[in-house]
Parts: sequence; structure tokens; C-alpha cells
Amino acid sequence: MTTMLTTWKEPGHVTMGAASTKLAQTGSLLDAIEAGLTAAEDDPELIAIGRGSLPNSDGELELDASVMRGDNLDAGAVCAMRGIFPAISVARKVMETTPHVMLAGDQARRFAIQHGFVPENLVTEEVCRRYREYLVSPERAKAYVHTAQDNRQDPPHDTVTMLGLQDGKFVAASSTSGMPFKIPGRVGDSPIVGAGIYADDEAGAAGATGLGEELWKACASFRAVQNLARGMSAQEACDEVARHMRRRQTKCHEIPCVVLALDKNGGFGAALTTGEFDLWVWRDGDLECHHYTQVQD
Ligand code: SD4
Repeated sequence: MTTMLTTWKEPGHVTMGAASTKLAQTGSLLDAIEAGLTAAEDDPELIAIGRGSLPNSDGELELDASVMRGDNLDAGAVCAMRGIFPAISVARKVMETTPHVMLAGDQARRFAIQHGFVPENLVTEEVCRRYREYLVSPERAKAYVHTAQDNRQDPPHDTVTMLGLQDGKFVAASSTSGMPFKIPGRVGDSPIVGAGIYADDEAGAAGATGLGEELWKACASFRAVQNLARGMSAQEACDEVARHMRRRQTKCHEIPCVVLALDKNGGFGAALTTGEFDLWVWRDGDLECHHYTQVQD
């Protein structure tokens, strides 16, 4: 039995399609999750991950990605890496070929080039257009990406975080361009083990998406996995994290912070501090989309 979870409506569709195809070809959960995130990074329509995603305040894309396996707690990550696709594959290379967990910025890019990745310009025409809008009206551009309050239809968030369980083994991974128009060099929760992802075969896996600063302060993913280790269901584990965040961190009342989890029985859950969220769940060929709203205090 294999179960995979992935975040947000739009990128989730792209991600699960590629991940399930890869799973059928290779049988490897790690390969499947890498393929899912790679497909989302490659899609220029998705504005929060990889090619065509929203830039920092200098107009440059700085990408964050991470992967962790629950069998041995190995992990790899890159942060603030420019002009390399796919970031998730560089994170996997860090995990599999170095003694380190994370490489940052231009040195992550250098490592990637040394391992055969080809530098390229991931900034599309649409990114340039949105960046020009940001230069004209920074507050409006930021308000839009945080709340979609100007009624445009496209989603304000679509960082992709994936969790998987196959024969008792967990994988967690995430890829993102981070918060749009961030200060150059800013790194969010997504590449941080314990914040954006965590996996431990003794308990389960968890991941996060949303306002990275708050998710990181809460160590949201580690906290959710600790809850699983204490015997909570995946839904209870996520609810506890979201409630704790709402109680302790007022900034997460304004901008969604989402945590998702997968337990040893394949049970899943998600909870968020405000707003709405869609989670895709794939189980041995069956795909469902679950909708969530703000956790009850
Ligand atoms: C970050 N957590 O860099 C990411 C952003 C995100 O959907 O998840 N957006 O803070």
C-alpha cells in the first residue's frame, strides 16, 4: 500500500500526476516524490515554485527545497539557490552525496553545477510583469499574494509539500520560491528539517506550507510528528499544532499556516490557522481532494 499527500489545489494536480506515473515506473517512493515536485517546479503557471514563480524584492528567484527519509532520518536541502532546476533534485543530491544537510545560496548553485545541473534563467515574462507591478505598488502586490484580496482568480499560495508512506517507510519533501517579494537572502520553513518537513518511521511524517516564519518558530513539522509519536491520529496531531500556533503566534491569524501529517496506518490530516486549504490524497491509484478551513480554537 502506498499513500502520497500533496498541498494546494493547483500544483497538487500537476504533482500527483507526475508522482503516480513515476511510482508505476520505478516503484520507488523517493523517485515518485522527486518527480512530482520536479513537474511542479517545471510548470511556469505555478507562481510559488520553480520556473515562473514570484521573485524576491530584487526581481530574482531564490529557491528553497528539502527532502527527508524516515527510515534513517537522512535529509538534504538547498536554500536561496538561484537559476537551477529542479531544486528538489539538488536537495536530494545533498542528502545522498554529501555528509551535510543544507547548502545555501551561490554555493548550492555551484554544487549543483558541479553535479551536472545546467544553470538557466527561470524568470518568465509573467514574472517580469508581476515584478513591475510590485515596483509600482509593493503593498498592493504583497497584500494580493497573502490574501488574494483583489479578487484575481489565481491562488496566492502554492508551495508544494509532499508526504509519502510505502511499506512502513516515510518520505517528506518540499519545494518553493518562498514568500513573494521577500528580502533577498530570506529563507522560510520549507527547506528546514523540523519546520517545513519531518519524517521518522517510528512515528510518521509531517509537512507545512504558508507563512514560513511562523511555521519555523513553531517547529511545526517536528511538533506534528512528536504528536504522532505520542499516539495522536494525524488529524489530532495537526489540530494541536494549528491551535498552539493560533494561541501563541498572532501573526498566523492573518496569513494561513498549514500543517499536514501522515501516520503509520496511512491515516492523514491537515489543519490551518486561518483561510482555506486543499490537500490531495493518493492511495494505490485512487485520488481525492480534501478541503480544510480554520482549526477550531
Ligand atoms: C515560505 N512556507 O517560504 C513558504 C511559503 C509557502 O505557500 O508555503 N507558500 O514561507
